Amino acid sequence: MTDPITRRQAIASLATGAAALSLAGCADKVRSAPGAGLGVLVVAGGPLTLPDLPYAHDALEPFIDTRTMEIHHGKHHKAYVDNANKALDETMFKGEPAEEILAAVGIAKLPDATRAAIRNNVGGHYNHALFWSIMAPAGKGGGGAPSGPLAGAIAQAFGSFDAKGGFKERFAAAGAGRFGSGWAWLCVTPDRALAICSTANQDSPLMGQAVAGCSGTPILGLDVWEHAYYLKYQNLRADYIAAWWNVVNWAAVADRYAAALAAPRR
Ligand code: MN3
Repeated sequence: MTDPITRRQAIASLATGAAALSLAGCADKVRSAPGAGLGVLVVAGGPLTLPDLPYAHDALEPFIDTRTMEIHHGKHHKAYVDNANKALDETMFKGEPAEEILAAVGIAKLPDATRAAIRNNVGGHYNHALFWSIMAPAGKGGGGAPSGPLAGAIAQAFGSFDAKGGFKERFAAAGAGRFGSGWAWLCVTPDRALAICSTANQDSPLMGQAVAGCSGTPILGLDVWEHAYYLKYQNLRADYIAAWWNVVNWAAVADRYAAALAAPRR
């Protein structure tokens, strides 16, 4: 077996200067950082847990069907959680927040034997927890357009929210263009700009340099694995994406945007 670095070394190498000293010296600080209240962090020291959906399984009908939500959350996401905990069991990352573990993927410091399982399953857990949190029933928090600072930032970065060539078209293209399984993301980049990108499988923008061309803090994510839409839309991924806009919870995305801007730079 290779000699994995200690957890403290892993955390220290995520950042430089005073920030590194702060992170290495006080893990609790990491857990209480801005964004920690958004429902994707684990309880310190405990296993990763499957979060409850913030709405009923049928709440996203007719855009996302009940059966898909039941299987997606109760079977797929649960399997990521269970397999992540198995893979983490013998490692120094057991009990750590998902964000910290995913950042460690980016610096290639996970144990060889469980690196792929941790990458896939902790990534799968984090991505799905985010996904549930940024949706809401259509007309009851879901759909419409962003407002406030997020709306301004989207207009500045992409020209417009929904005009031709603007944000929605580019984000949909990122999801439609992902070959095979993966995700489309709206991220806050390390220099605090907005960017659209896509990852394969269960990779996360939080993995940093491990994911070419898609690095940052994700604030909006769209699951384009077939398991997310096949029962209702079969092969018509573009139709699923077009319908999905009706259930995007822009207030939740705006909260994630504000938290990402306020978080310490890594
Ligand atoms: Mn999925």
